[in-house]
Amino acid sequence: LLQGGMLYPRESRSRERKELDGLWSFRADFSDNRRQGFEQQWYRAPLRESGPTLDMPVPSSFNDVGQDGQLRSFVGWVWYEREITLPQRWTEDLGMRVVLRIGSAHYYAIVWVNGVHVAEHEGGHLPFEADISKLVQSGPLSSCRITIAINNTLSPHTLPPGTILYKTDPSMYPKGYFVQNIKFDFFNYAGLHRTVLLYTTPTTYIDDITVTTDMDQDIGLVNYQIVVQGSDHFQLDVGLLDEEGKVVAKGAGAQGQLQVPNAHLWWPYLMHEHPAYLYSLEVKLTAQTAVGPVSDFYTLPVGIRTVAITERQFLINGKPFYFQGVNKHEDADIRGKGFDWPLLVKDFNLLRWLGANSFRTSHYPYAEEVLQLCDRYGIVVIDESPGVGIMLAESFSNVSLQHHLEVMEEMIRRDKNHPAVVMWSLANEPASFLKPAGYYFKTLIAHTKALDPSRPVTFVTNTNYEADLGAPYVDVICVNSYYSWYHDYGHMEVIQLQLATQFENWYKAYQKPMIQSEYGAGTIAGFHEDPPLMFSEEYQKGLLEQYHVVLDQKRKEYVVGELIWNFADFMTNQSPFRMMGNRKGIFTRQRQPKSAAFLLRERYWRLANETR
Ligand code: BDP
Repeated sequence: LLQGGMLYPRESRSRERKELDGLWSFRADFSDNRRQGFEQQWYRAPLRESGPTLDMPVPSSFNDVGQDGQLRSFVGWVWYEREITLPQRWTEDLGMRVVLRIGSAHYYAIVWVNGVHVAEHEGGHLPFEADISKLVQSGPLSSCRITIAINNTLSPHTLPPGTILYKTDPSMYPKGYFVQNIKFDFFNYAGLHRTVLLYTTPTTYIDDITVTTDMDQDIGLVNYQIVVQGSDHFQLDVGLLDEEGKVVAKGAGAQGQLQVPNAHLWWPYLMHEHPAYLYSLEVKLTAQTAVGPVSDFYTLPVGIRTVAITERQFLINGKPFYFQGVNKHEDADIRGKGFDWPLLVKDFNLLRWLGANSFRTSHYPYAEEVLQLCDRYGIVVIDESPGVGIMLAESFSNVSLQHHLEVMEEMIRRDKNHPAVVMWSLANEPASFLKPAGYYFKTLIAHTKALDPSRPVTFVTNTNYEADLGAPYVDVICVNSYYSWYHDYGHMEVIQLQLATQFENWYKAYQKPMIQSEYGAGTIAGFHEDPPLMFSEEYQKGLLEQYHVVLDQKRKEYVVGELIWNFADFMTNQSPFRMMGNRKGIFTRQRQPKSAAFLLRERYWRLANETR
């Protein structure tokens, strides 16, 4: 199991933070073996001394900010560097711990501080940290040089998986020609996608907090567990504050249960007049250490809610919840997968305009700031791992499984305390009909449940119900289907029949609640054809309407949700099947509505009013 916690860096009386967003120096290693940076040790001296560098914004993907086609499709190591000046007390106060945190570096990253190796991390969608106190406190220097080498090469064992294909026929391909082959349908953007920051804690500090909640009549139960590092002799005091700042419960010690009479529950919005109620868990640590008494403070938002499933229902706080939502991507013009506040706020405003109460983080864990807004707005999340495109037999091997188990550990460590997260999704459309898939998903699901017994677990399938070897182990059956899109092109009259058959077959086989986790149609905004033709706005609307007829029948039985594919158009690899990316958005990539968005808006608000 993982060492250490991954609490979101928050300022407090004992903690400071310094964001390192902005322009970094950047250099892609275009050498044949892509290893010149290591051979010449680019981390030893300022990067600009190694050769020409570019200005690169962070956070952002590096691919789309330049005018260089080769950089856009670059595969291999790129180098980022930033020099910063630290406040004097950070470098002089030996009771202070200075931590470097990288929100996301896609895909493999190596980090040096002042030329000293401090961290390595695999996986592009989860944060990692390095304690750099010793380095910055070792001498009279107040500046510090952070170098991050990032490799976006995917292998059958990475998540998501990929392969490199070398083309060696000299009559057809220039020397050194290769392509990265991927089995997932979005562009493999790379770089420093999320905030890079430094934060401080005392050397004896609150390392991790785990909160689960429950209800006993109208008493809210908040179970907490706190991990402290740096000393064995400490005292912990916790207080739970309501939204007015009033202390409603108190406790002491590293674990315990707080009881909140007449608790305000965390409700999804649309389900309650006061949704998304958040308490604050204030944790205070006091310790006697060699350098004297130390205090550390950390405040965690807490939503009191329960999640449960029956054979036909998904229950939040004991009430049936229907996922009327979307699938998203972290994707936009220019910044690619780079985190962007205006984009984030726009997307949430669109979700609420639409009446969407939920989304799936297809196909990887999103930035923590996204989940924080979901907590605050009452938007329910199916939190998906980067297990997308698991199709090769090799990707079901023990090496791959081991990595996937670790990714779940990292993901749950990061996201476990979000009330908005109600289910884990382990994968999207894996080849779950392959023999080893049974053992793979059985093991992965058992591990996930052991790490977090409080949430249901699923993976999203497009395998036939009789052939799926992973489905026996999931709590909710999530099925993607593209009737009259990838089959029976142009024939919307097959949808009702095929969709009803899909639901009935699955339900008969498993008696588990079901979610239509994807459906949709490619649509170029502004293309109109009546009678509807594929790629016109009318076709997208027509297809949705056919799905909705069946969803309206089955949601009265055991279907507990529908998530449109996709919230917005997004970038993919170039292919004759994709026209400047995937066009199944109900919004364009620039977040303007297609006709289908209005259709869905009417539907979602109607459903909301029905269930209120
Ligand atoms: C599904 C995938 C999704 C694709 C979508 C599509 O889960 O990632 O983008 O189909 O083809 O198979 O549009």
